[in-house]
Amino acid sequence: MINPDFSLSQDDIESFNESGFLKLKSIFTGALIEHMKNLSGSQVAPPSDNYGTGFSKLKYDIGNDDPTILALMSDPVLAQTMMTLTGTPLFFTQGLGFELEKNKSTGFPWHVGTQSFGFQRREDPGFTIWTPLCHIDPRGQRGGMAYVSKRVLSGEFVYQHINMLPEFMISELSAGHDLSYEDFSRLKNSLLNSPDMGRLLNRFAVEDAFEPGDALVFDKYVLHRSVQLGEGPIPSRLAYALRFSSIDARYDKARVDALAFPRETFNYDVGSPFNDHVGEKDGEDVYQSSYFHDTREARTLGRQSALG
Ligand SMILES: O=C(O)CCC(=O)C(=O)O
Ligand SMILES: [Fe+2]
Repeated sequence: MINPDFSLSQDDIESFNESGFLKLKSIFTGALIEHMKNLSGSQVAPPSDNYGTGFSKLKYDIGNDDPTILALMSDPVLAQTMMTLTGTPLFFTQGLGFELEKNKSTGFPWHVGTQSFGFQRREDPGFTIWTPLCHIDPRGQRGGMAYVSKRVLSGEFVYQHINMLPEFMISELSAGHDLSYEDFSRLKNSLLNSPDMGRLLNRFAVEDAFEPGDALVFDKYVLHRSVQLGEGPIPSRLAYALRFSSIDARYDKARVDALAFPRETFNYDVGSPFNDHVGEKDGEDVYQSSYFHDTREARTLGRQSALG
């Protein structure tokens, strides 16, 4: 599933440490890419709610318990790669699928993973391996992602910003002010996507080329956005993302509750119960949650050595 001769260079490691992201060239075999295509192709669906409307299709919780995806987690090369880069014992939490339709879908604007890492505290490490399932040519049809080095600007503060919103919105509503979904969307997104900030981030953005089998690893503080799929031969772009959490992460109840507010008030619904189900009490060990009872070991990267 992992190309046996995949390896990291010293430059790769330094670059990841500095920027928070790294393109993993030819890490996955053709067979695994085919599997990811089948898995996400059969399960992604048009967004049914206000969340993710920039995608033609999007779905959380794809392959969370898929035997092939779980088998990937015991691959020593993947475990070693992630340990070398992150220095953190990790477990696989969630898989996601994203589809962009040519000349139409805008995907996500500038953001960080406040939803996918919404169960853990701001300071708990979280990582994504994002795998586009077709060629991405940033000089041609595009359709990949753009990201900004943490050395230029880290998105860590966005995890604080998102938690300011419910209290603010509740006080606005109780003062009798109207608050529409559009107001919420602006409050959430304009910080990073105002015309000026958008221009600033775009100036510093990196947009890689990808061949099938290449992937991007990035940490949860890296500011990133979808890049529209333009004119060209590819009708739509599918990508499959794997999320990983530190095994030391703690359940952050206030963060989970903050995500529930726009879901209930504005139909801003990701359609995933994940964050609500992987913990109960604030400060609990997420890794020990009964949600992972049957799969805890299978989700853990490098579990042989971890159990050692
Ligand atoms: O595939 C995309 O366009 C967005 C992916 C993304 O934002 C993510 O995986 O965090
Ligand atoms: Fe994202």
